[in-house]
Amino acid sequence: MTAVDGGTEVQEELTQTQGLMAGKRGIVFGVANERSLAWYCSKALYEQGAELAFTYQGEALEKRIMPLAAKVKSPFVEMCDLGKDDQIDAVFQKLEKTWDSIDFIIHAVAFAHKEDLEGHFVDTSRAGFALALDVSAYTLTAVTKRALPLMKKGGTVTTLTYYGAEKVVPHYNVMGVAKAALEASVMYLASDLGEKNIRVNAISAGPVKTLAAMGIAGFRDMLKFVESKAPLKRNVEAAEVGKTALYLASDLSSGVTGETIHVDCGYSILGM
Ligand code: 0WE
Repeated sequence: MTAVDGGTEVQEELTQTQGLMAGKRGIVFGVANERSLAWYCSKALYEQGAELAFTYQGEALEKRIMPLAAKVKSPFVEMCDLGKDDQIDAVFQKLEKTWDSIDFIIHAVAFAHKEDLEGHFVDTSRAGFALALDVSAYTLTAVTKRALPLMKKGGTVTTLTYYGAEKVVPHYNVMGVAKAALEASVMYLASDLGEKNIRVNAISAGPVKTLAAMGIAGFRDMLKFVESKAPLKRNVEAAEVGKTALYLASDLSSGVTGETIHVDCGYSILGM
């Protein structure tokens, strides 16, 4: 390519590749249906040449995920309850038989009891707290640990978080505490794994209408509120979260680790 820089011609080498993710393989946790942020991440990576494996949480989701996995020609789809260590072990044992190495993980997994997202945080039970933190925060460490033997040339781990980790969002409650633990886990994992050239980052997405958001009282009002206040005067699109996942999983972000990137139309910069 020839460019003109201050009147001088500069000769620049650009390599043509088959996409930013060409030759890269990874596993995606948390696709529930075609609206899932995990699915938008999957599509963005696939379009740039990535090969994808998937797990889904329970039998009820199988019929949803199978056609999606087929769309991206996935060679590996397995049921896995990430709340069970033996099931995570089993999934990685099977994955090793399909691929001898992987390059990335997308983690888009969270759960709290519905009643813990409705009342007051102060009423959270010990069991509800433990469940939310286990599923929504600990699972990142659980899957990352088991992926290490497969991340032979380094790799990336990308998770999804939300602003309720940083500031009080009404009703987000124990999920806010879980996401705070998740964001801290991202930093500690990044510190541990940097020497293996494994980068660990989070995307803090603005609210998006997904299965996880459906049935949450007042969600539509929340979307309207963000739209009116956010610097970009709109809500974030799921595909924009996907594009950021592509950046974090690709070499474009080679110098970035331990970071939480806000993809929220600017909402989180506001003080009032
Ligand atoms: O992280 C989330 C949602 C996570 C979530 C959602 C559910 C709904 C159904 C976790 N557990 C459950 N359990 C269920 O039974 N978000 C960022 C979306 C979300 O959820 C909220 C929000 C936003 C935004 C809940 C209350 C207030 C705001």
